[in-house]
This record gives sequence, C-alpha cells and structure tokens, in this order.
Amino acid sequence: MKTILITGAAGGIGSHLRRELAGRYKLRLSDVRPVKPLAKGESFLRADITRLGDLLRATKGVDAVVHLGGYSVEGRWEDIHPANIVGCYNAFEAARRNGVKRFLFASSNHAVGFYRRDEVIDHRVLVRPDSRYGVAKAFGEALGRLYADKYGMQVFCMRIGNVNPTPLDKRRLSIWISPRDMAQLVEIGIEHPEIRFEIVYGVSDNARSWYDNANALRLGYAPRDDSEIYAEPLLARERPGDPRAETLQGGAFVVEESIPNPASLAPARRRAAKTSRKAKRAVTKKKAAKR
Ligand code: 15L
Repeated sequence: MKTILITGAAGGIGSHLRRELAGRYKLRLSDVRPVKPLAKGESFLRADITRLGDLLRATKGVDAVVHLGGYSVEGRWEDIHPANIVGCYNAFEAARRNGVKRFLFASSNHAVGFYRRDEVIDHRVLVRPDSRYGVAKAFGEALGRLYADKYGMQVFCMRIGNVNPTPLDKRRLSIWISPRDMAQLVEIGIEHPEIRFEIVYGVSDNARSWYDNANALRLGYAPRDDSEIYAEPLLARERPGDPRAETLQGGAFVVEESIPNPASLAPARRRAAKTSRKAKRAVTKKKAAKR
C-alpha cells in the first residue's frame, strides 16, 4: 500500500480526503494544528510548512505528496508569502531532496479568477490571478513546471473549485466539486502512470461549469456529481452582489481587499493633519496674546 503525505490535513479538503481515501492508502497527515482522532492507517506528524526541516521529515519515505497546506483564502501579503510561497517551495524542495517523484499541488480556481463568467477556459489559458492568494497558486504551478522539467518530478496541479458536500451559492454551482469527485481526481494524480506535468480543474460535472476540463477527462476522470440538482433553492436565496464579482469567475476574491488602500486613507489623514496644525496655530496665537 502506498504512503501518501497530505499537508494541511486539518483543513476542510484534508478532512474530506481522509474519509474518502481511507483504506486505499496509508495516510501521513501533517499540519501545524493537531489532527485528531486518527483513523486506522493514518499517522500524524506536526509540520510547519514555512520550515524546510519540518517538511524534510514529513516527506521522508512517502510515495506521493498531496500539498494542501497554506493560507486558503485571500489575505495580507505578510500571511500569503510565508504560507503559500515559502511553504510551497519548501514542500516541492523537500520532496525533491527525499526523492519523492509524485507531487499533487492544490492549485485553485483563483489562479484564473479574472476570466469572465461568460468565457469557457481550459488548462492552457494564461493565468489571470484574482488576488494575492491566486498569484501564490500561479507561483505553485510555475514551480511545479520547473520541478517537472528540471528534476523529472511528476506534478499534478488541480485548480480546485470549492469542495463541499453541496454547493454554497450561485458561483459555486459552476465550480463545485463533491468530496468523492475530489478523491477520484486525487487518486488519478497519484496513480496515473503518465503524469509529467498536468493542470486539471478540480470540479464536478457541473452543467454550469465555465471550464473545459478535457485534460482531466483525458486522464480518466469521470466525475459522478453535478451541482444542478441543488440549483433551484440556492438561486432563490441568492442576492445580487458587487457587479465585478458577479461578472468575473473569481467572485468576491476579485474585489476582496483586506489591506486598506493607502490612497483612500490619504484624504482622511490630510484632513486630520490640517485640523491638528490649525489647533496648534490657535494655541500659539493665544500664548502670544497673553504675553
Ligand atoms: C479557494 O481556492 C479557497 O481555498 C476556498 O476556501 C474557497 O474560497 C474556494 O476557492 C472558492 O472559490 O470558493
């Protein structure tokens, strides 16, 4: 039985994969957070992906890495950089140094989130990240390409939509992937004999999909689920959001800004500084009048 390292195993996707892949592989689970309770065939190794040494320990003796670890939404560069740039580099590099050939990278729909919703895109389009998070995913794909070309690693990049038992909203009707379809895709990434470097979309067979997932189908992916059965009640609940977010595939990620724009703060700061200068001048005047 193959031993698979899953980084970021305490997260949502990790939990679904643990359940779906149970009995199929020995799972070495790593995360900074504890993963408990462990099922049969699972072991836990605490690893901080920002530390190469931790990942060198975690990748020793495994047959494949499923790298889910990192920051999973848009965030400040100070958070994205260590977790998703340095952490991703460490994961690839540790696997390479330990001779682990097979590497599955959890990329994201946000690597291409600036494409419009009325476009159908495939695995060959140029990246169009919608966020710092999306940029980091594009970085991971590029790093994967380098490690495949230069070091002969077998790299499988999954541009994952949203893994959930059911889709959450209108946008997710197009990008949803059921846990069992996700597990099937991961299994293809681990088992397919001819993988060198591949990009596939991690989505179910959704009627409203905006992806041409021919590359995944070519590799044998046969998704069993379609979000359409959840559409009616979900669309009835949907309220209109930001027009840009509604037009572009990345949704809220294209407008999400967790760092306040310094330019927009400038007028307020200028006003505050002007008021304080005025106040100082008034005090000076008063003092001068007293003398
Ligand atoms: C992602 O890449 C995130 O990891 C996940 O948290 C969701 O936000 C998902 O995309 C999405 O687009 O819904």
